[in-house]
Amino acid sequence: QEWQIVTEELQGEVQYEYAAEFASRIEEKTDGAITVEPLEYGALGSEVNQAQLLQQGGVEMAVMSPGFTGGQVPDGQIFSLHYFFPADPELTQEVLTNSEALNTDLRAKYEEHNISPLSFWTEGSMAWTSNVGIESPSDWEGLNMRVQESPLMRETYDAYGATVQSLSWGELYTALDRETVDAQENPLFFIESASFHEVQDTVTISNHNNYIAMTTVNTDWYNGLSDAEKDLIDETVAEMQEWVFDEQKQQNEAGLQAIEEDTEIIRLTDEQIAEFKEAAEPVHEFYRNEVEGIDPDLYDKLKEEIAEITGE
Ligand code: 6CS
Repeated sequence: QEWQIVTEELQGEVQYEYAAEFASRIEEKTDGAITVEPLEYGALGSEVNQAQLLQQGGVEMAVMSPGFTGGQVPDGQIFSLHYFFPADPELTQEVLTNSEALNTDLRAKYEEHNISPLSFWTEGSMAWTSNVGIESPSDWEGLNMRVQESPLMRETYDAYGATVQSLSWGELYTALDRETVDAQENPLFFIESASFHEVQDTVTISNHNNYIAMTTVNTDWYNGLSDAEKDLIDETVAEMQEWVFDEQKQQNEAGLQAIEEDTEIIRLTDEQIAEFKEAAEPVHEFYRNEVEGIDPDLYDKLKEEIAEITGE
């Protein structure tokens, strides 16, 4: 058998390296009876195209960012709330690995769309890049922010006074260079790898959110596998949580070092973060109480699970 796993990133980047490591583990465990082909971003279109392909069974597996199915699975937008998950990627990874709200309840929501998320993991804390040096919510006024395909991201940046535009990341470098877009968010390894820092003067370490990815399978395909095959996948996906945590950590550290050489790094103080938290808080309420199609119980449950892990 041969399975394909499509990713939203290029060789060397976290998602692709994840898929390559997953592939080699599956091949080793099955003595080559099952081979897995990792695919780079672009091989099958944009992130949105890839999500559709997975849903239709055109590929068996995908590493997917929930931000690109925000319109279809509104509950998946919970990952775009600012200052909701713990700032520390290690604690976020603990929540992602153990949360019942995510691994059972949110999974069921995706399964209505033929997407089964088998795991959720962090690609690291996101930073903001711009030419203006973002230090307080008011700095966002007049900026056009690039976001993924998630209506809630619009609310979030609206709350800071920015406008937003959805784009595939492949179009982002040119948009920043031509200044049709003024700002974007990504983990440090990705900012460096996609060279966004070349066309942006400042990087703000904001701790506003972790970048989350999901390891997904086409639900119908997965349900048709034997129990042994399902176990093989589940067990390997579970093992990968620790592996990918170390991988993103190392890549983000190296990314920061490289960016620091020629780009101004702004580290928000606790007071500045408090200002952003205050501006972001109403969006949490908005999400829970107003967003159509979301389950407020899932939000409450996840919030409790987070509080248990952070002790707050
Ligand atoms: O900004 C994005 O859309 C891209 N960022 C990362 C870290 N991975 C893939 C995604 O498409």
